Amino acid sequence: MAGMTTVTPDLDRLAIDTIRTLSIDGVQQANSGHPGAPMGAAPMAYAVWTRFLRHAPTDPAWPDRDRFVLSAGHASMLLYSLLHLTGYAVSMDDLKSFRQWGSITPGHPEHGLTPGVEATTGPLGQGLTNAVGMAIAERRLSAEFNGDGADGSIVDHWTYVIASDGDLQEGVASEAASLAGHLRLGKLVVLYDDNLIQLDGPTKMAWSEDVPARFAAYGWHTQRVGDGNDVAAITTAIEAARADDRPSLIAVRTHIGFGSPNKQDSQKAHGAPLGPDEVRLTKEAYGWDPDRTFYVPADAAAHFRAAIPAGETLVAEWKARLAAYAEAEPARAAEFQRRLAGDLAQGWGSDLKTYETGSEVATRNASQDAIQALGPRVPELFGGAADLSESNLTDVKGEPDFSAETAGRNLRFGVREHAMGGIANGLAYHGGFRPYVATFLTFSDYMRGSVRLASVAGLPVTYVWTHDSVGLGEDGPTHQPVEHYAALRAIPNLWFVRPGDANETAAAWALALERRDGPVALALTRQKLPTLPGTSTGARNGVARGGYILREASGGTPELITIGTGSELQLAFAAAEALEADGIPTRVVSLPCWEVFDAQDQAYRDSVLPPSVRKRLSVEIGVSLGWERWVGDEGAIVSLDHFGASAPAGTIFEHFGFTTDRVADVARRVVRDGLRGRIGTVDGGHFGSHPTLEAGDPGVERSGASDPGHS
Ligand SMILES: Cc1ncc(C[n+]2csc(CCOP(=O)(O)OP(=O)(O)O)c2C)c(N)n1
Ligand SMILES: [Mg+2]
Repeated sequence: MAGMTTVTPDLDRLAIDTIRTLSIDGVQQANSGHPGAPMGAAPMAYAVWTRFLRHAPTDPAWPDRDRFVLSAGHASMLLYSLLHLTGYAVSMDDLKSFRQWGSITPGHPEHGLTPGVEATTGPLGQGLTNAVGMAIAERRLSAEFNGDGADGSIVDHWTYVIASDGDLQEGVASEAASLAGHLRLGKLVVLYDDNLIQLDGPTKMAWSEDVPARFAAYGWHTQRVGDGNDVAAITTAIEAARADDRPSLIAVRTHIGFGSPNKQDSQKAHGAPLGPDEVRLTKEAYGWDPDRTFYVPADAAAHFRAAIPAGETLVAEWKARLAAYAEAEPARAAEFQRRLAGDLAQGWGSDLKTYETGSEVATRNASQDAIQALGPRVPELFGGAADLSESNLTDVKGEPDFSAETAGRNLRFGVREHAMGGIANGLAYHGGFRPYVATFLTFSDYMRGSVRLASVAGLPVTYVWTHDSVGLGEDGPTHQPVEHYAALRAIPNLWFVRPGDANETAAAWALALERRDGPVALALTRQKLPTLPGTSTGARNGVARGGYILREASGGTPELITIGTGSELQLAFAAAEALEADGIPTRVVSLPCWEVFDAQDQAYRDSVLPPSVRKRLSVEIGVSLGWERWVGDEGAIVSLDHFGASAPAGTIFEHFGFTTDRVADVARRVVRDGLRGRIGTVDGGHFGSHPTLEAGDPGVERSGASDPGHS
C-alpha cells in the first residue's frame, strides 16, 4: 500500500537508492558479501514491499501476513535493508554488524534469528521451493478454516519470492515449480532477477533456455518486464500476476551492480564488496553524497515507515474478523488458534496402537497404523510421498488428495524428492501444520539439501523413510541403504530413529510429534519384524529417551551388553538369550535414536550403558562408522561396510552373517576371546567381503533357520 506521503517517481527512486546504498554500505563495512543483486533487484523488492506486501513490522508473526521469501539468499542485505526501513526490530547497528559474530544479520538469512525472515535461504533453489510449501499451506489452511463463519477470510495471504538465475538453474526449484504449476498455486508470485550474470560470469556460459517459456510449460502465468528500474511496469505486472489463477513468474530484466560505473553487468559485483573507491563512484552516480554511509534520507524513512501503522491496521482488522469468527464458531476458532500455536490437541496420541509380543509387523506397516491413529486427532499432520505412497504407506486413508481442485490432505509429490523436502520445510515455516514426507531411505540422498536446512532452521518435519536396509531384498544395492544411517546421524539437530519393532515405531511417531525444534527421521522396514518382549510396556518411554534397557541380564549385572537398532534389535535380543542359556548374564539395549540418547543426562546414559561393562556388541546392518562410541574399545561391531546385493532378504541376511547363530557366536567370542572391533560380513556377495575381521573368523556356523523375522 502507498504510504501517507504522495509517492512520486522521485520518492520511489530515493527509496530504492536507500535500499541500494544500505546494501552497498553493509557489504563494504563487513568487507564481505554480495552487493550486486540488491542493487539490481531493489526496485522490484521496493514495489512488492511498499505496494503489495501486507505485513506488520511490529507484529512479524501475524499469522495472516503475506510471506516474502528471498530465495537468492546471498542478496541478504536487500532483505535486511527492507526489514530495517519498514520498521522491524532490525536496527541500523544490526545493519552495521552485517556478517559479524553474534549479529542478527548473518551472511545468509536465517529464520528464527532475524524478525521478518520467513525462511533460511542461501542454498539456491530452496527458498522458491519453501515458498511453494507456504502457498500449499495457505490454500489448505484457508480451506480448513475459512468458510461459513463470519466473513470467511481469516486465512487469505500471498507468497512473494525474489529468485535469481542460480535459483532457477537448480533442479530443486524446477521440481517445485513443476508441482506448483500442476497444483495451480495462484497466490504465489515469483519475481525473477533476470540479470544475465552469475558467479562465474554471464549466464550464457551454461544456460540458454527461455525461462518464462519453461515456466509456461509448467503451467505458470509468465510475464517479462524489460526495465528492472521501471517500478510502474513492475507494479502493473504484479497486478496482472495476482489477477491470474496460476502461479506467476515475472522475469524482470535487471542489471547486477546497477549504478556502479565499473562493476555493473559484471560478476565482479556479485560476491565481493565494491571497494571504497567504487562505492564513492556509485553513490555519485545515484546523485548521493559519497561521504555519507548508512544514510537514510528523512523522506525515504517516512515513506518506508508507513508500513508500521498500515500493518497495525491490518492486524487490528484481522483480529476483528477473528473475533467475529470466534463468536460465530467458537470451537472452530479455538482449533484455529491451537493449530497456529503449534500445540497438540488433548489426547492426540491415544489411538496409537500397542502390539502384542510375537506379532509380526513390518515397521512401515506400524507407521501406517500410527498415521491412521493420529490422522483424526492431529489434523495438522499433513504430508505424502514422492510417488511411493504404496510402499511408504503414508496416506491418511479416506482423505482426499491435495490437488488443483481440492485442498485435501494427502500430498502427491511425484518423483521429486528434493522439492518434497523443501516444500515440507515451507509448510513448517508457514505454521499450522506438522508436515511429513516419504520415500525410500536410500533416496534420502536426493533430498538431503532440504533435510539439512530443516535441521539448520529447526523445523519439525517428519521423514518417513522406508525400505531401510538390505532387508528390502531383491531391488539390490542401488536401493539398499548402507551408509545412510551414519550419513544422517552426521547431520546436527536431525534425530534419526530406527525403531526395532512395531511398538517402537508407534513410540517413534510420538517422539516425532512431541519434538517442535527440529526434524525427526523414521527409518522403517519393508520386511516383517517380530514384536519383542518388553516393547509393549517399555518402548514409549524408552524411545523417548533414545535408548533403553530392553532386557535385563539375569542377576542384574551384565557381563555383556548387546545393542541393536531396527531389524537387528531382534538379533541382539536372540543373541542375549543364547548367551544367557550359556550362563553369561547379558543385557539388551535398544538404541533407536543416538541423538536423543546422547542428550540424556550422564546418570541415565550410564544406567543403560554402565562404564564398568566394557564387553559390548552392536548389531546394525549399516556401516560401522560411529558405533565405536557406543561399544568402546572392548566391544565388537557387527556391521555392513560394503554395498548389498540383489536377492531375497533372508538370503542376504544369511550371507552377510546377520543371523541369530552367528551374532550369538560373535557375542560369545567377545566375552570369551576378547574379540573386538569391526566384524566383517561372512560373504560379501558380488562386491566381495570386506577384510576387516580383527581376530579371525568369528564363526560361520549358520543355518537356514537362523533368520527369524526376515521373510
Ligand atoms: C546450491 C548452491 N550452489 C552454489 C551456491 C554458491 N552461489 C551463490 S550465488 C551463486 C550464483 C549466483 O548467480 P545468480 O543466482 O544469478 O545471482 P547473482 O550473481 O545474479 O546475484 C552461486 C553459485 C549456492 N549459494 N547454492
Ligand atoms: Mg544473476
